[in-house]
Amino acid sequence: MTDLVLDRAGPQDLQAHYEDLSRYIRDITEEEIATFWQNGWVKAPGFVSPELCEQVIAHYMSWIGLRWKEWPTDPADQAEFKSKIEGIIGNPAATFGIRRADPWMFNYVTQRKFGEAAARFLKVPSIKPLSETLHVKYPISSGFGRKLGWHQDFAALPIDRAEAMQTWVALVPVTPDMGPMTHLTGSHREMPGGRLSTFEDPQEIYPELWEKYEQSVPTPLGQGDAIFHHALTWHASGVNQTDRVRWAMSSYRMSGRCQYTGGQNYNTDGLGLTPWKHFDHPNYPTVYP
Ligand SMILES: O=C(O)CCC(=O)C(=O)O
Repeated sequence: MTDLVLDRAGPQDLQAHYEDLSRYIRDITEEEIATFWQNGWVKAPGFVSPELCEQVIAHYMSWIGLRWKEWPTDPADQAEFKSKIEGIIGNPAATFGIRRADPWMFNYVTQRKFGEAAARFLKVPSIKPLSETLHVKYPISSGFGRKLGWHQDFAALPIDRAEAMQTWVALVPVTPDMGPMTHLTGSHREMPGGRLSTFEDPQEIYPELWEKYEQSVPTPLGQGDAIFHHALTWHASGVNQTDRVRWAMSSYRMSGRCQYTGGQNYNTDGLGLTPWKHFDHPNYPTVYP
């Protein structure tokens, strides 16, 4: 695979510079689609190749100016590592901005093969990419380990219908003690639970969900294994108990017939999208069919 260095300024030149990476991305199976609808989530081993994962990490590191892939030992280096990662976590515009800043990443997230997988999972005719997010979990020894509470993604997305799904890729091997995601299996059949504040505990507000659905038990993930979940599936992730950095990237893909609600979202704010119209903007190309 060539490491694309493109001279284009933005997504408008997608067609001209598109590099097909499909040989590094596998097809999903009918069985995985059936499991997705039965459980609201499915694990797809070896969905993308380890080489592609390494490139994704390298592009994130270069974008944020991070010099270490693993947690450094020197306290000054640790402080720099944290400030780089917190810089993107604390600056949502940056958190979600890599596709606009890095043409390689734009090419990666607009891969037709990813769009095809999303269209087959969602059973919709066309797909657009909505967002990407880097999920770095610090090792416990850093003192900055944190868990991510239970939520559905739909409430945070500015789309008028839940025709959307997350592709979460383990960019490095992730063992169950590294804080992988856990899901309430089958919970995608429930209503949207709202955009909960940090003071609202969904297990107190909707205790019946935890009575009705089983919490999945994380299993080891290889580099490039993916977990797909529906936008209404409840999920969370734990603390990384190891001394390795847990690198993962999630991307949202939506049906081309989703309409923009106008809801505040750093992915879409300021782009001139019209509420209650389709995502008609170069940043949201139709990547499938
Ligand atoms: O990567 C993680 O730990 C969790 C990701 C997640 O929950 C999300 O992207 O909605």
